[in-house]
Amino acid sequence: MGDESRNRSKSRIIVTSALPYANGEIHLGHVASTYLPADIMTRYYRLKGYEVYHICASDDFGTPILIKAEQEGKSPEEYVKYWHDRDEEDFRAFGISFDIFHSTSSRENVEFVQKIFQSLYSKGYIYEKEVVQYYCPYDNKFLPDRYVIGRCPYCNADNQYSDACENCGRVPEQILEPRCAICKREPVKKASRHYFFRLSAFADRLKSWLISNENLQQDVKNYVLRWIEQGLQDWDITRDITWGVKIPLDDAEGKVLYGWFDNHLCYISTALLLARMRGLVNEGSTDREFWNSSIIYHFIGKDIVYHHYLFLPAMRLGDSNYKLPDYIPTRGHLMLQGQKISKSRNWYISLRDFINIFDPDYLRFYLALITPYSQEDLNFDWDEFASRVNGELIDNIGNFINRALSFAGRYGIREVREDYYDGEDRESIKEIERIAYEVGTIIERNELDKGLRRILAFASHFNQYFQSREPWSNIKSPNKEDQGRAYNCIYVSVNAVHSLALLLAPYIPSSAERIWAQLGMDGSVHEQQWDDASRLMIRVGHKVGSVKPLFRKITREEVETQKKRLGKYIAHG
Ligand code: B3M
Ligand code: ZN
Repeated sequence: MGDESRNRSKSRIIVTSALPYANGEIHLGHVASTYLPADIMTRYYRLKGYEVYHICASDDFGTPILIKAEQEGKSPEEYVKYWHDRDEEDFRAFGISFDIFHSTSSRENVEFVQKIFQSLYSKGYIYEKEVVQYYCPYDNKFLPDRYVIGRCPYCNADNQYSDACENCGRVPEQILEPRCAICKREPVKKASRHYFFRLSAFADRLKSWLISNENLQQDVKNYVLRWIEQGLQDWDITRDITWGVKIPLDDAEGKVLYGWFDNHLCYISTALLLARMRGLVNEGSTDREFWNSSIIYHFIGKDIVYHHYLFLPAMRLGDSNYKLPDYIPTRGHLMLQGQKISKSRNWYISLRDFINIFDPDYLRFYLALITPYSQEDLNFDWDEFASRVNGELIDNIGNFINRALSFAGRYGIREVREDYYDGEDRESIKEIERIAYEVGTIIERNELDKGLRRILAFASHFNQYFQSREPWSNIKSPNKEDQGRAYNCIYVSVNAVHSLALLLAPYIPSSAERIWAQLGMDGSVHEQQWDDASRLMIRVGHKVGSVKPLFRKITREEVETQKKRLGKYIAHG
């Protein structure tokens, strides 16, 4: 890669992460599948010199949120504001670098959603139909989703919601002994006019889009195509509640749109808001063009495939103003010590609890390493966490950097004698010269775990190189040539440290910043050029900064304490 590619004008990339519901804290499962991969990708492309924007928002609307707000005696606005701010803080503490963290209940989103509704309605993609629903005559309310509790017809467990039985995991739509969740009295059935989105009309267009988009993961595509073969159902987008985007039609008083109608539109409305805020929309161009001339990534977990591969593209196709996603990187669920994460059983670790105890970069490192680019579930294991961090981050990467920088600090970076280079030196320089391109290509393929493994192999190489050159004995040798070899080794090694700072910047951003400072570099590592990781940027005479151990090892006791806490955690919210 020459300077040409560096200066080439780069495309704009919009990265979105699935929007967290504003009703509880962010936990390890969320970050593994979605926010961390999206953040690594964003940070990488920033270093590559692209214009990249990472967009997210809190997902504020919906029945479960309204119910929780009511239980806490708060207005829904007040309730979601709390979680919005709290989530944003946690993400920041974890090093997730959003360009904007907005909310689905914002004026910008509500107006945008209503505009899209009108557009789909006027084109005949939204129609009205009567449905029969539970209605509580005491509370004068229709009772969607979580407003009805009763006995599960499959397993007989009582106090279950009609949209999910916590005991057996099925959807007991025909719940027995139904009760209103608010007053616990028996509801009646009542007809209500609902709006439906004609998803069925998009089967062919969705199919050809899925087949033609080669950036989508093949395994996900296969099962989405199977769903299309089995026939798509039109989609009830009305809820008879007060908390949601109002349906912009005269006779739709008291009705709002279903949360999955409005939430993914917030990707677009928030990107457009950011563009306006930062003055990114060129004179004479529209914000529509801002979206349409970008490469679009939607990062998600596999539980929301249906929504992102069918509803979302169908709505965009129907409106036909905003382009479909180029990539929908979809990853599996995180298990905890081999078991499913469950808030109700307290089998759960919140992001905040975790980073109050350990360096956030330890978690980023471990999760990035174990999370493949696939639907496969992955497992967080405390012992493995400690052994990976201690063995690979600290013993391999940390150890090499500390040795190389300490040496450079003590003896300086002196004249390089190329005539003293041997095969090992030359191979090491080649390793530096190819690393940026190699890791970059892997990251661009979305194989972030493999990218990190390639960086670990790079660090191992340099550990061995440093060990076998023995600069500590050569430097004291009376023989000029031995001394020269030691200085060559310091020079090559310090340049490898420089490469590592850049390569690690997307994965462990605050540690990379510390490496950068210890290396004695100015500015921030996050403002550098990725391709410089393959250049020998550290020159003879350069002075390194003050060198200290970068990391602290995780102890056995710490791990045991955490293991004992599992299952006893109190989930907040
Ligand atoms: N709020 C969270 C979930 O179902 C949901 C994602 C919305 S993305 C537009 O995991
Ligand atoms: Zn009631």
